[in-house]
Amino acid sequence: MVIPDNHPRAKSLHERHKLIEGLHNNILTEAGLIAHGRGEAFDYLLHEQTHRFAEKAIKAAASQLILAKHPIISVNGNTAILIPEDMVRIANKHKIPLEINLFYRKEGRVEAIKNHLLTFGLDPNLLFGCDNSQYIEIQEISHLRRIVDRRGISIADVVVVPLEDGDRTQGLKKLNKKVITVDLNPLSRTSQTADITIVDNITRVFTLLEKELDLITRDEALEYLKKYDNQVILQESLRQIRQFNEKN
Ligand code: PTJ
Repeated sequence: MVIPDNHPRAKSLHERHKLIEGLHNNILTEAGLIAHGRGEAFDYLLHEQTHRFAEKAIKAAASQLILAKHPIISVNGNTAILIPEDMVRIANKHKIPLEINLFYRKEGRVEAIKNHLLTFGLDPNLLFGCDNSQYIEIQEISHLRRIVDRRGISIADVVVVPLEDGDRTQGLKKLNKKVITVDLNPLSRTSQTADITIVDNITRVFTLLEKELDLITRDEALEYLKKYDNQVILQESLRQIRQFNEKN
């Protein structure tokens, strides 16, 4: 289907079509479309912009990643479709591996996501979660996301879990890992329990994260994290949503 460039929702429509194509290619799961719709609704409430509270959280995320011994970015179907180039650039440049970790482990999906990421030039040594012999189970997580790679999430000290469902964050935190999430819904369980919550659209976040990673030094990162308070960030995002709605 052709979407005219001057359509007021052209960007959003293009994204939807990419996701539908991803569903046909076994990369996205059906529930991923529903999750995207929920995200779109929150993005409307935020006027589809990156706010100051998100920028502060992105800087905290870059700080945490730069200081990490074993950082990792968890990839699901939605992120593989929406931001493959951004994730691959960050992985290759900053040596932060990507791990495919799925809630819906349908036959052939891991392989489809792997091949998709490799077409964007990902260094194969920086891709985990697709070799059965490396799988290990995390007891703190009850659903299929408990299957992780022993070279990746298993040993990671900092885990980025964008567009996340349910209780994985709590499970990872029980294992003393720092958790960074990107979630447009500041009220979700993941947003509320992560160490760093970036309340913004994933399609806007990773280019900003990359800039911060390029700039920040270890000393600055340590100083910045001393002052960072995720609860304040979450409150600021909720206040912003309320303010927009009061005006309208
Ligand atoms: O690919 P799989 O099998 O691992 O499954 C992935 C999905 C996304 C289906 C699964 O993780 C899921 O069901 O997620 P939820 O519970 O719907 O949560 C997703 C969260 O991400 C919701 O709070 C949405 O508001 C939020 N979200 C959706 N789209 C975006 C987003 N946040 C940031 N940017 C988006 N584009």
